[in-house]
Amino acid sequence: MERSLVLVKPDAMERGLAGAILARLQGDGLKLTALRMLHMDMALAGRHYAIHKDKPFFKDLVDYITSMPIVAAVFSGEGAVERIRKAMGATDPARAAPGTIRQQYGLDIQRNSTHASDSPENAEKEIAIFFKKGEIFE
Ligand code: FUP
Repeated sequence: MERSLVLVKPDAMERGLAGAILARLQGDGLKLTALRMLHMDMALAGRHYAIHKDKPFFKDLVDYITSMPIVAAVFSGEGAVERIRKAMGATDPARAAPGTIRQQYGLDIQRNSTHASDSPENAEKEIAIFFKKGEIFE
């Protein structure tokens, strides 16, 4: 079964939106198969955002994602990656389609409430950063 890593980011945690975001994805028929709350450190953030390490926004992004505890989850289902990215909407909430999570909750391009894997291959890599095998319940 296809899987995706979802993070509820600090701006959403701060406003008590973790439950609403998880419930929205469950309501879309995706199965919650792993869940944890953690405070990412610089090393973990660097691994998760390694692909962006040369971007001008990298330092701000790492500072932001490490600013408070977040929720990490694995959702499973047929076509999970694409379905979740569709439910979340464009990276920039101002450009996210009506009814999407980022359009509803996102504040700006950095504080966009959620992360979701962008391919099944990256999903498996990202899941391995946050979860051990025995912590995922298919
Ligand atoms: P997405 O896959 O939609 O999460 O977006 P990207 O992988 O392109 O970007 C990862 C994160 O970098 C975004 F969630 C927010 C942050 N970002 C910025 O802070 N500034 C930018 O200009 C672009 C992205």
